Amino acid sequence: TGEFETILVETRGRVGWIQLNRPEALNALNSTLATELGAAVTAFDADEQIGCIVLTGSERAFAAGADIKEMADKSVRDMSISSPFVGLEALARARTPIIAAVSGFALGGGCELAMSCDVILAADTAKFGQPEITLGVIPGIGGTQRLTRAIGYYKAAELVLTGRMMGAEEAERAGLVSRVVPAADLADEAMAVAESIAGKSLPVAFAAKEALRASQESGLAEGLRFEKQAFVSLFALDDQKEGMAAFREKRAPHFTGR
Ligand code: CO8
Repeated sequence: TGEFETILVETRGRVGWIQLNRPEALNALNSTLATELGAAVTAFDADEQIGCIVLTGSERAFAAGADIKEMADKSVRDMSISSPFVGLEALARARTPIIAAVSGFALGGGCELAMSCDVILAADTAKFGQPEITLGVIPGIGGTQRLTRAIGYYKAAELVLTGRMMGAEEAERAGLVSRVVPAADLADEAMAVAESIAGKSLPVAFAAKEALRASQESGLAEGLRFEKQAFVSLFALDDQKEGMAAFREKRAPHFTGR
């Protein structure tokens, strides 16, 4: 649609599709892009017709990080009073599951953006890394926290301290990426996973995501309590009755989101 300058947004059935579109800067995240991406995610998240969001970039780059040129001369005050990246917090806040479909570079803020999503699919060309240390800074949009949880302290520490990139295969082995596919198949594969998620009961998918997120944000005991509460509450839904009836009757369920 024409309403955005730095992203392309379209609805594909029940899937909200967002493509980062700053080819001249390898999709580097500037404040406009962060704001527009936040707005697009928030709009899809509020739309009951949307059951999954896909975030992707170009063949060459998912996103090569925060926009270094925009950031270079900022002061501490600039960065703290009006962080250019508040818009990106919409991703972690969204109830709707989000898939990152990564081809090419996912570096710095780009890797952090992928980690703000729920599923990361990678083209065999994908390259992940947190190179901030080579610029005299450190990750600032969750990299030190989410990468350590995703791949463990020691591997994350090596990546953050050296700034080196890891390829798609290594990222899959490390557990950052759920699947590696040929670059030419990435969009189709992302769409297939998104349609699978969007075909589930919306409130149930929301509950699943919220419980998954709790595992990252709380201790085990608190997370287990949260999960049990969410699980029990789903028995108030028609979709729970329908899903289990369909299983017994050996047919596909018809979810209504009720
Ligand atoms: N910012 C701005 N412009 C960029 C960026 C970037 N991150 N990455 C690439 N570009 C631009 C290049 O400057 C170049 O523009 P031009 O043609 O005008 O010179 C164009 O994109 C193409 O890039 P290259 O010519 O460099 O392409 P190569 O294929 O030679 O190299 C690389 C690709 C390896 C990806 C290289 O571009 C690179 O190293 N980019 C920077 C990667 C990086 O360091 N990212 C981390 C940024 S810092 C960050 O993300 C911190 C986030 C935390 C913020 C917290 C706030 C609270």
